[in-house]
Amino acid sequence: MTSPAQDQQSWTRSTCPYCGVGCGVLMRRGGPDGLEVKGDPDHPANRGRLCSKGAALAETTGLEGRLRAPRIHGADTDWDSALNLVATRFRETIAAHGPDSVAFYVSGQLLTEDYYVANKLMKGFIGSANIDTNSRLCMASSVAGHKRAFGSDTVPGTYEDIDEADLVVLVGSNLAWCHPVLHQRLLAARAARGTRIVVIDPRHTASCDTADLHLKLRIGSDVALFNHLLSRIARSAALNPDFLRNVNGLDKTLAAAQDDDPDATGLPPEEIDRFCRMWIETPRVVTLYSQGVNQSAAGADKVNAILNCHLATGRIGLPGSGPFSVTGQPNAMGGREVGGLANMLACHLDLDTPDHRAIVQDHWAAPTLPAAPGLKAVDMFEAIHSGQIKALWIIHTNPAVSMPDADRVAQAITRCPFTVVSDISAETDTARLADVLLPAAAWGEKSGTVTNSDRTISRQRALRPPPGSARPDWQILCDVGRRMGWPQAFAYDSPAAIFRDYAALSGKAAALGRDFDISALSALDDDAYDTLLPGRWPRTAERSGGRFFADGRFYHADGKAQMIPVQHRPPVAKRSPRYPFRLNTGRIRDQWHTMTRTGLSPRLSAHLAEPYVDLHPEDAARLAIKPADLVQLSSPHGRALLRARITDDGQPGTVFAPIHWTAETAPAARIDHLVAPVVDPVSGQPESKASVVAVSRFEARWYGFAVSATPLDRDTLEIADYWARARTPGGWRLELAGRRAIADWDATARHLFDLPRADVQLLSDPARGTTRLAYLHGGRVQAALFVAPQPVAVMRDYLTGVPGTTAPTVLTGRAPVDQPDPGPILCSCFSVGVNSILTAIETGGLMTVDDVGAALQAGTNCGSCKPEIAALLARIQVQEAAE
Ligand SMILES: Nc1nc2c(c(=O)[nH]1)N[C@H]1C(S)=C(S)[C@@H](COP(=O)(O)OP(=O)(O)OC[C@H]3O[C@@H](n4cnc5c(=O)[nH]c(N)nc54)[C@H](O)[C@@H]3O)O[C@H]1N2
Ligand SMILES: Nc1nc2c(c(=O)[nH]1)N[C@H]1C(S)=C(S)[C@@H](COP(=O)(O)OP(=O)(O)OC[C@H]3O[C@@H](n4cnc5c(=O)[nH]c(N)nc54)[C@H](O)[C@@H]3O)O[C@H]1N2
Ligand code: SF4
Ligand SMILES: [Mo]
Repeated sequence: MTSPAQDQQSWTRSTCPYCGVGCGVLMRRGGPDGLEVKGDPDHPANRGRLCSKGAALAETTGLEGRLRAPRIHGADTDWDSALNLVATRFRETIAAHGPDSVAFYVSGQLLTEDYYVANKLMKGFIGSANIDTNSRLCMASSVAGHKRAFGSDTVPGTYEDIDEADLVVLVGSNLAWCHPVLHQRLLAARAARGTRIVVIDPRHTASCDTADLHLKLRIGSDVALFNHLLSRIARSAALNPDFLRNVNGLDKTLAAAQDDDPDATGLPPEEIDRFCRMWIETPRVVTLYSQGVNQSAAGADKVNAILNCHLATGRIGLPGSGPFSVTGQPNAMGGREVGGLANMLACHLDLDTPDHRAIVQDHWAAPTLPAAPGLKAVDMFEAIHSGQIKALWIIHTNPAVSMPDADRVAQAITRCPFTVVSDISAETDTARLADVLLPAAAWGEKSGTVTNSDRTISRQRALRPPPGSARPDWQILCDVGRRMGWPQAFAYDSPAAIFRDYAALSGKAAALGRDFDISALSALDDDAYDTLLPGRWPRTAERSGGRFFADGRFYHADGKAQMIPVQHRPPVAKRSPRYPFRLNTGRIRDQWHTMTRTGLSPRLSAHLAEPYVDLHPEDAARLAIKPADLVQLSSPHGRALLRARITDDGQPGTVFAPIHWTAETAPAARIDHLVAPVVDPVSGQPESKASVVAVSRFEARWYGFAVSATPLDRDTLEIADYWARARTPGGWRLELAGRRAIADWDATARHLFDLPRADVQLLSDPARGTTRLAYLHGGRVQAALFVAPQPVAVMRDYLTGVPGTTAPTVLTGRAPVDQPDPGPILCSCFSVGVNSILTAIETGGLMTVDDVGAALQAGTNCGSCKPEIAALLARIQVQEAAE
């Protein structure tokens, strides 16, 4: 037995690699997955809490699917060969076509140290600003809005503001699923002080289940709503003339706001009125926003419409009061600080300001610095497509899935004469297109820092060595920089050395009057860097952390803030008789983006195992689409097949689909193939949530559902027009559908499962057109397939547990009577299904989420499913009231 003191010592502190909440974790080697992870009780972001994704980290960071050696055109090679090829091809391309003929496309998931050297290599040494990042798809509108209003990209507030607010307005944020630990902080504050919550979202989400008011506005109409709020503020006692002495632009902004019509939101006037009164009457108000705001062709305007209201009232940088842009990726904020976007320089310095350029060039001893911004993501891939960019390095992101018009992006990468991809996974949609594939060290294997949504810089630490010859991203970048001819500039031998250099530059930037200053950390020795505790910037000799702007001092040349006149502009793509639906897109609770990591976890895959589209009942009735039918979405850019869910969460004429599925998991369900590459003219951020599509029922000849103990090969799945696979505790589950008739299901299934000699049980009903097959070895089920002419009705959650067991009645497709079907998993920590919860509520007379927790443990670990349990309780209570 270890004593509590020993137990404490054996844990290494790190930071969760998923969302921008930036939760602290404790990890150590051991346990069934080779790694144990729990929340760090001392981290200020989460105080020990983790969400379902954080709690499942051990399952998602294993070695399955890892890239272990560099590859050139698919063949393993050594580092020298790969690095020399990369350096040579980049050098040759630059020599022949100039520095702007090459580009880097990087990620808000890189560590600050990785990001700093990538930016230094491209901007300082290659001499081009063609480095952009997936943060262009994520935070660019917030960056642009902040800069227009404040003169700098500064997040004024802190997480404590959420604890201390009286009103929290979530705009285009599904906080309950996308920033779950922050959402739990909000719910704790609500329990403690009665914080009211308003959600502004065109659809009902899990975040609405605990809200006082949900404004289901029209997609893209946020500016009209906040302009109306501003007009009302101007007529109220909330207008703050004292604070407005520090703000320019009130009159023009107000005139523009008053010209706008709140009817554009489609909301009933009494709801708008209630919202405005709540906002105006509550000084402690936090307006928290995310991708429903940023991912819009009016994204920067939406941000400024929100900031205008906070500036007019002086409700900024005060405890419990201020605008709050929450970041998506773990180091989205750090990437902005190091100047990872094509139009920025390190330490919040500007590329187009000569004395800013001079400081950076001097600090880096760089031969050059570009004066003009580089290409932003969408334009960058277009320039690759047209042949203007001839060498590309993609690091830590999967643009063949996540960029708008993703097919064209994949085509651009294929056409690019030389593409390098650094990833941890061997098989991703982007990695498959690489000329050179470089194996990166993953989370838990590499060290550095990240900055979360509230400016807290935390360490990620290495606990184990990378597999094979994988290396940390900063090291690969430095290796290439040295081989390209800059040995001194890329001589860093550790993340600590990079961090010191960066912190020193921030001191010089601050001397020019910039906000980002961590100069107090520039003299950290390696030990101090190793033990660095989480801390919010600025970190200077005089100041540590805190809020910005309550003192009325901003970063424009005159020290004032700027209100920006904005007016409602509807989404760019117009609905038409051909494309009558608006396509909204977003995230689900338990998957992270393109699923290269969360998709490895059976627990996380159980919550929503298949890609889907939410359709409004009125539209479904008109199109004769029934629940579980397959639906085809088509846009001017592409086509997708998804499972129909019929729900009034959204609005008639709109559909919603999650973004996560790829050629690895469900090739027909890749959403960004449909999304138009339309961008915000100010920020360059794509309008990822407002494309137009046509919707129709997909007429499949047959549908299938399968479970298997062994992996299912992608190539063998080509028999189906639609397939989606997901991990289960004992193997895989698979949904299938096809148009081509299949004559011999036994032969097909044996090929699919790679079980040429297994025993078979077969049940076929020619009248109904159904076939059921189970394959066994030594009496244990290896795989089973259920085929029908309509969507297959079997107990999926029972069947996923069958492979590896004897399950004598598997072909019935249902659980034996003494073994109830748990239903779709809601609580992924304790694998508790919807049916189990509903039964417990009904038979046990449970009334509250806590009652359900006491009875079944559901919701008692990470708590991410609490809003959904609350929704089940509400459903039953409504049903009972109606009876
Ligand atoms: N589980 C999970 N969590 C994640 C991630 C993940 O992949 N999975 N990714 C992380 C990342 S990188 C990011 S950026 C964040 C994103 O976090 P969020 O922005 O909260 O997530 P989304 O689901 O993309 O979109 C939020 C909401 O915007 C709404 N919306 C669409 N159009 C409009 C509009 O015009 N106005 C308004 N007001 N709302 C609109 C959508 O209906 C959706 O519910 O999540 C982070 N956290
Ligand atoms: N329609 C639509 N499209 C969207 C969005 C939307 O809401 N709607 N959201 C957008 C947003 S906000 C975002 S942030 C993007 C996210 O989109 P992406 O960034 O493309 O998605 P990820 O799956 O996070 O890709 C990360 C990649 O890095 C790899 N990786 C993991 N760890 C490491 C490492 O340590 N080093 C290296 N080199 N590689 C590693 C992973 O295997 C994976 O391939 O999607 C955007 N696209
Ligand atoms: S909320 Fe969840 S995903 Fe986000 S940092 Fe915390 S544990 Fe990780
Ligand atoms: Mo993001």
